[in-house]
Formats: sequence, structure tokens, C-alpha cells
Amino acid sequence: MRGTKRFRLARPIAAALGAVLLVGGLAACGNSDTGGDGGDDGKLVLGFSQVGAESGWRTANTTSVKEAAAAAGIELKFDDAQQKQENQIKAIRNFIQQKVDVIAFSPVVESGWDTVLKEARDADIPVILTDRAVDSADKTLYKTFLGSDFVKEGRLSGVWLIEHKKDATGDVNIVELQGTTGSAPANDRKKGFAEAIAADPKLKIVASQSGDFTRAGGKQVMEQFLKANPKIDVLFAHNDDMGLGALEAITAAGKVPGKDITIITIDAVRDGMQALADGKFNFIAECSPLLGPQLMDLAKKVHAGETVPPRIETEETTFTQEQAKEALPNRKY
Ligand code: GZL
Repeated sequence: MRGTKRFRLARPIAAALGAVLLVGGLAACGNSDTGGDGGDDGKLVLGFSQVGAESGWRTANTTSVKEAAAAAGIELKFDDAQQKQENQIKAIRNFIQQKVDVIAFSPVVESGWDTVLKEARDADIPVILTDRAVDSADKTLYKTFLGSDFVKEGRLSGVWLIEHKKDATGDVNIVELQGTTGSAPANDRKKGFAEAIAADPKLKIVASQSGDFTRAGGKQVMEQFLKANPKIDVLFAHNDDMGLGALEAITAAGKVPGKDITIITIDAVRDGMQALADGKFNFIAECSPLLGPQLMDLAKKVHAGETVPPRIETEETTFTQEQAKEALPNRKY
């Protein structure tokens, strides 16, 4: 700019000053060797690996995570694994390379995570489990678990059935649509339900198979159940979407859902609650997908080095047909 007095430094001094400023600048951006230290604009960067988009629950969960990240001023790196564990492992490794500040994910299955979680720990990047759990013995591989008690959801379903069928005479034949094979919700819901119905010997599970938490899977497996089992009294589906798919198979077989076949599901997403209110389902145990706000709060806390509880369970309830009619107008998902 004209008129300004120019200060010309001798070349060696200028080079040294430039080097000092450069190093100082890097130091101010935090430790570049381990972990992250915020995005370019200083925002916390959260890498999130989502299972996929297999169900209404998953869609609602993704919406909750994305909206909560925006509201919290957190930079979200979101990856959809299309229900494949190898894609989640790849995504977590990418997050490590990108030096995100925190990693969160919903593990599609319980096993096979130790190696990649050790890589995250070695990179000094804290990990939060959300929605589904892992079976790692090493609890230092993640900071906390945020989600539901799936065993309780299965148990509540079984307890309701015992009461509902207490006056039935003869065997009550149950078919079970399991969630994704190897996933925590499938394993635990199955466990909780079986433990509960053991109290009444006339309640018998005559068939149990995975429908992979999808409507198509629920319809396909229910068609097989109907062909192989002449007398089906109850369907227990590990989520609403498989129950909704099964409805198509049940009506195609000339049976009345909710009457000829009692239907119990888990989640309480809008379409499931509508089927319950319409009398096609008989009972739903809620599993809340609205984990986003709590997840963002946890991400900030673990990034700040605060101690958080090892397990944080979400508040949930159950619905009968009458309760669904009352609750539907106010459902958020
Ligand atoms: C449960 C979640 C399950 C839902 C399904 O927390 O992982 O996965 O019950 C979803 O609807 O596909």
C-alpha cells in the first residue's frame, strides 16, 4: 500500500521468523499426532457410522442424530454401512485417518470389533456406542453405551402375552421373526421373550427365523411360517417393520391379523402404531430412536475428557391398541 513504511527484514531472519510462526501455528491447532482437535472452524468433529436404512426406526434414528448435530454445532461425518460390518469397520478407519475428535456408531452385530476399536483407542479418539452394543470383553474400547435394554423389551412382550393368553386352552403356537442375525437387539429380545414365556408351558415357539429387521424379510419369512405351520396363534416380531411385512403374508393366507393371529412387535414407529390402533397388531414395546440430543451431549463430554456413565439407557414404555389410538397424534416418528 503506498505511503506505508516498509520494513524489510534481512532474508535469514525472515526465514527463521516464518518457521517459528509456522510451528507456532501448528501447535495452536492442537496435537496433530493423536486424536483430533476440532474442525477448521474449531467445531467438534464427530464421525458416525450408521447401520443402514433398513427400517422406520433406523430412518428416525438417523434424522435424530443429524438434527441434533446441527443444533449442537457439531460437524457430523455420517456414513451409512448398508447393514454390512465391513463397511462400518472401513468407516471407523476413515474417521481415524481424518483425525475426528469423537467416533460414535451403532454396531450392526455384536462381535468382531476389538481390532478396529483398539486402533481408535491407539489414535486417542474416544468411541461412543449408540443403539446397539458390542460383546468386547475389554470395556476400555469405548467410553459409554447409549441405548435401550433389549432384554427388557423382549420380556415385556412375553409378560403381556402370558396375561393375554392366560385363559387359552391347549397349546399356543408362537412364530418369531428375529432381527438381524448376531445383532444385540435380536439376541437380547429373543432372550427376554423366551425367559418370560417359560412361566406358561402352553406358550410354545414353534418357529423362529431372522427377517433382518426389514418389511421384505418379515413378509418372506412369514410366508414360509404359514406354509409350514398349520396352526399359528401368535407372531412375535423383533421390530414393527417385520410385523408390517408379515401382515401382507397373513392377509394373503386368508387370516385376520390381530384376531386369528395375535401380533406383538417392538419399536412403536408411526406405521406400527397405526397398525396397532387399527387392530392389526395387539401390543408394541417401545424402543426409542431419538438418541441424537443425548449422543451430542455425550460427545462433548468425552471430548472434554469428562467421565460419563458406562451405560445410559433410554426411557421407554409399551402400548396396547387403546393406548396407541391416544398416543398417535403426538408421536414424533
Ligand atoms: C434397536 C434397533 C433396531 C430396531 C429396528 O435399537 O437397533 O434396529 O428395533 C432397527 O427397527 O432396524
